[in-house]
Amino acid sequence: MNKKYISLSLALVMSATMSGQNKNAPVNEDESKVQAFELPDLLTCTGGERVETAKQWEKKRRPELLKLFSQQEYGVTPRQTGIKVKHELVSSNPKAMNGLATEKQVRFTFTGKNKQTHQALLLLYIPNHAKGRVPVIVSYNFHGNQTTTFEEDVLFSPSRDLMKKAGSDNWVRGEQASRWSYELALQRGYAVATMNYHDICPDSPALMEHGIPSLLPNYNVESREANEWGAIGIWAWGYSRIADYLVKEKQIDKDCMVVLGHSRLGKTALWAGVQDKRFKVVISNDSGCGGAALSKRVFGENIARITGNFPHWFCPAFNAYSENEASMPFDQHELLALVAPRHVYVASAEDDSWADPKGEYLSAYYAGPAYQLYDMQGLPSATQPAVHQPQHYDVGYHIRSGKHDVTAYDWQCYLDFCDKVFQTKSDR
Ligand code: GTR
Repeated sequence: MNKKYISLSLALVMSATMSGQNKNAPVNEDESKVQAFELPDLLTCTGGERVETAKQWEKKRRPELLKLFSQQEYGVTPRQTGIKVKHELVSSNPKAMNGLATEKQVRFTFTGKNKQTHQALLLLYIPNHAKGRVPVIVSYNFHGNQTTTFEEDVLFSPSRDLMKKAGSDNWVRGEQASRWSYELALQRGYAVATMNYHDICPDSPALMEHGIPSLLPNYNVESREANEWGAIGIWAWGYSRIADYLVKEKQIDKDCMVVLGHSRLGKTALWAGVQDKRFKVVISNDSGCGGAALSKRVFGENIARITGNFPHWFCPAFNAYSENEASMPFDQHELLALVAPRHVYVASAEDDSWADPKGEYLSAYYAGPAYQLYDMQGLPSATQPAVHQPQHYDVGYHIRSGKHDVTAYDWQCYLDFCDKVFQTKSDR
């Protein structure tokens, strides 16, 4: 190898590392190799002041942490996007799921200040047997509404044409149905609302301009300011737009809205739930790095890898912590704590070491002191429970056997937890 080539590759590696885009950074999945680390104290303000009361938390520490996560990780959600949203009922089927539910499909048309428009499709199931208003679980899907069920009349999400790779079996009707326990949720009196996340913002830097970013004047993911939002921020914003619609649905109990997400969408659910207090239960399913898992354990996926593989997810400032988690002035337990006094639930899967199940648990555990300020109960022990031993306090946690996925077991645990939170009325 000649000298010129060596120095060129060195320069490339250095610039990639400096901008946080090191796809090849080493990964540790061996617990014995986790280095000692120090977590920032949840209840100590940046200036050293100690938080003793819920009032101090709300006035000082919570806003301070929210700002850190906005400016350093997910990017700042604009106060005003200038985007207007119109809802149109495209179809309504009162006898869906063998009569169990009413199915509604609602087209969202977003119009930007630049007069550009963009569309997304919501699928909503409401249980027929329920009297009165019902709680609702809001959750994005990966490959289109039509993949979440075999019901024939579910329309293909508009993003299919843009995102489906030729020859792939993804996006086929029912393909992800095992991840959606609609019948269980409906029988237990819950409505479920889903939308394809690509409908809000395609999950690829090159395609983002086909989503909400096309309505944002001057937004360019490649040349963003350090603190400008990325895809996770935009998806989280989309969750709030779904909530805007649901609070106007007559049969939905607007005080019982749950946001649930898996993996990258678990990271999104957390960020949405932190910012939008209308979500009373916030559920992260296997969300891992940049979601529930503690970054400072540097176990499984790490910041260098995630920012290298998905440069559009976070804000550019997050890249500074690539291969440098020890320098972070915050960690993910503080994100979970921002949900208090509402409820946060973290779930892990035993074979999902990429998402660091132990780091997910510890993060939920270390969010506890924020709940104690409200006389609520976090997770009682720093020791992770065994598989299939759900912990349902004011913070929830379970780990199940198996791989990175969403299963009927996960849904059952979430419904049990939500029942407890909402103290289900007997008529549901
Ligand atoms: C992986 C990524 C994870 C997780 C996952 C998913 O490739 O490394 O952070 O988000 O994708 O969303 O399925």
